[in-house]
Amino acid sequence: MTERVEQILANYAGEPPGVIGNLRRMLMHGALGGTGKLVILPVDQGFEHGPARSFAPNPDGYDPFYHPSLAVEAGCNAYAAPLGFIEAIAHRHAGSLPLILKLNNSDTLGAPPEPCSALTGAVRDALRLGCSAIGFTIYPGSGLRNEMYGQLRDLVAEAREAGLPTVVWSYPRGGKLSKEAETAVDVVAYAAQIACQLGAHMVKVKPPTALVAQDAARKHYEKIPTGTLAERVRHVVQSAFAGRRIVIFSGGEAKGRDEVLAEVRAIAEGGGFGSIVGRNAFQRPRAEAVALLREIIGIYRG
Ligand code: FBP
Repeated sequence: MTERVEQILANYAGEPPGVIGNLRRMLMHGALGGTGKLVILPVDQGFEHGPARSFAPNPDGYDPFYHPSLAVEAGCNAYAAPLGFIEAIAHRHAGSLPLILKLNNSDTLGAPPEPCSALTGAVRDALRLGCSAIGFTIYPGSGLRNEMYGQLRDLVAEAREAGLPTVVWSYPRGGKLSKEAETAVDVVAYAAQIACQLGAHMVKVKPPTALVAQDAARKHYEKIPTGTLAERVRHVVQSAFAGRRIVIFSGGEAKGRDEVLAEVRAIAEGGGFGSIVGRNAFQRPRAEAVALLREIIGIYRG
């Protein structure tokens, strides 16, 4: 236990001990254990984008055992994946590496009018597999968002009763949102707020751009500093209950080392709680991925 971790957990007072214990487990695990910062490896891209787009750049990634062992070697706080990947490796890693079971996923094969993920796992699977949390994606902005919000609300309640915290991937998309608006600072801040209001213990959003997409919010943003990524991260964290909820930022498509590290520096400077880095890790050759994850961890350690 460290003072910083206990300070963060105090924001979750009122949650059952199981939920707090699992949050503590993730915050105390890996090379960042005890710092209050997190670096998580998410590997749901095989489902979300397809196997070749995800794993062809580094074919070791087709193997479900590859990813948790990469997370362990690099010193990540946790590993997140859909049911199939977790099911395949849980007997080896449950209890030694915090696992997050993603309970919904979507593919890119169909063309639904509005984005909405399918339920692909259950709270009882997370318990059976020794996971430390459940994960769930919502698409604020989608015409089907209310359905997803309702599902999340029920799952948060069920998981809480079972002593599991909920990590929410809050990705605005669909409806009237343009591609650019999906990562606009006001929209990302709104997405973080919605996730927290729905009971998320940890929220994952994309790094926000300087665009303000909602006309109704524009005049307020004239007074909110959003010129740099660090300032925008600060605003998103503020929008997540004034920093009382853990907010982490995703890595995005594979890009160069310097770009990844510059983004992470800005997230750290803006008071972000950490990163959830998938493609930028597992699509690189293993040694390079480990080195990059360790550099990211180094930045969060300060
Ligand atoms: P990356 O670091 O690879 O972007 O992973 C983060 C993540 O949230 C994954 O969990 C998820 O598969 C992916 O991004 C979804 O990205 P999108 O829906 O924007 O294609």
